[in-house]
Amino acid sequence: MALLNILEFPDSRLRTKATPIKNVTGKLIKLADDMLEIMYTAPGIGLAASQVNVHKRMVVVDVSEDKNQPLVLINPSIGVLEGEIETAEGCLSVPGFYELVKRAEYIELEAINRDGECFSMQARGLLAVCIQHEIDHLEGKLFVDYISTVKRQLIRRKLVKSHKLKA
Ligand code: QAP
Ligand code: CO
Repeated sequence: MALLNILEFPDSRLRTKATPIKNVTGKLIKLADDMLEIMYTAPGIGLAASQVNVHKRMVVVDVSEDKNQPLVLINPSIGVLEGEIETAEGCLSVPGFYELVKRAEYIELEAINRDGECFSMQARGLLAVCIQHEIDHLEGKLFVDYISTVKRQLIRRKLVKSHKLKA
């Protein structure tokens, strides 16, 4: 079982901008596999390294029904954004809260995979939304940044309270 702590909003470390990855080392591959394990266990459909306090540009996603299409994206870069879709988003770093967010419905991106190879891909619908959400984490951005201040503050208060109860 991968033992990695997930940072929760409003932890300021979630606001760190992640740096590009130069080499896909064994250590990094191990991190990708640990992140996938955490995501599947949660269960979730996406996780960014930022959420486990590693501020490097890597995310994992799997929006498939059978949870058998893991995607590891290293240094992901979106070149094309088209259309609009509104989705109720959640986040492992904002547990228990879901809010509607508008994003591009179709994207084209380039990234490096788990084997260290460059590739291009297209995504639409939930996969496109999830990739945009995860790349936001690498910029220190959270889905709650897109909702009203009133809603965000309410979520912040409730989470801070739950963190105090846990401590
Ligand atoms: C991002 O988020 C996402 O609150 C991935 O108690 C989510 O996997 C993009 C999760 C939805 C688009 C739509 C959230 C697990 C998982 C929770 C997740 C929770 C347990 C969130
Ligand atoms: Co998230």
